[in-house]
Amino acid sequence: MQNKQNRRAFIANTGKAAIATGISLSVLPAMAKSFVGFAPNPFAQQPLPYEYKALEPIIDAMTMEIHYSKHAATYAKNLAEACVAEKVATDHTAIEEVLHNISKYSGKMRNNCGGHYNHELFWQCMGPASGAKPEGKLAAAIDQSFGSFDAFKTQFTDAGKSRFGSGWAWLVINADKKLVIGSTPNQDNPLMDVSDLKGSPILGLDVWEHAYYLKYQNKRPDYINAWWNVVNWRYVEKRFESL
Ligand code: MN3
Repeated sequence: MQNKQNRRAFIANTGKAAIATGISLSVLPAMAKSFVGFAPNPFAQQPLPYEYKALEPIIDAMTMEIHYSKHAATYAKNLAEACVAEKVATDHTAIEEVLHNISKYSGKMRNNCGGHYNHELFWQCMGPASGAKPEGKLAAAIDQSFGSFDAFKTQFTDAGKSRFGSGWAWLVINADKKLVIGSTPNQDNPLMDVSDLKGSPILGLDVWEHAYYLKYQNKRPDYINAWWNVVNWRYVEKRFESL
């Protein structure tokens, strides 16, 4: 445990040092996956893989700070409580297994296990503005599934825009190994047995108002259109290729 903590602290400090010393921010998205790999507990909130201001002007620093340190932190705290109450052994249980069987747990577990998992994925799916596009196998799969990258973006954007109330838009790989776009309400996600949309999520977009209201107010479509500029396609590609 001590080694893991030291390792994690080293990685976190390396990230801060990289920012402080002006090392190209483009290396940071590549480091992001490391936080997941070394996470001592996937049920706990991990360090944000960039500074609150790193996604400006697309996502303003105050929105990032409130989103990460208040909203997402609360999901993690409530998830920890639910795990104790419902006897989930977080040291040797895959969080995906809880999500796959979420109908067997409480509403508190559903809301907060989903909320925690979704946000941890969301932070990794973003990085300092790059305007990049998917490459390699993922780019080919997107072209094959949706016709073109632009057609994919339009369909995904529509999924986010048309989700009534609060929820998430997703790009998932389904059981037939096909790429599918869809959305889920509240903090549900496509890993849950209760979800209409099913599959392994490789890209997720938070369309709750708390994700964009300070800067975009009621204009969710403007937020989604801008968000494409901070998608960390290198991370999404790794996720796609790992499944
Ligand atoms: Mn959120």
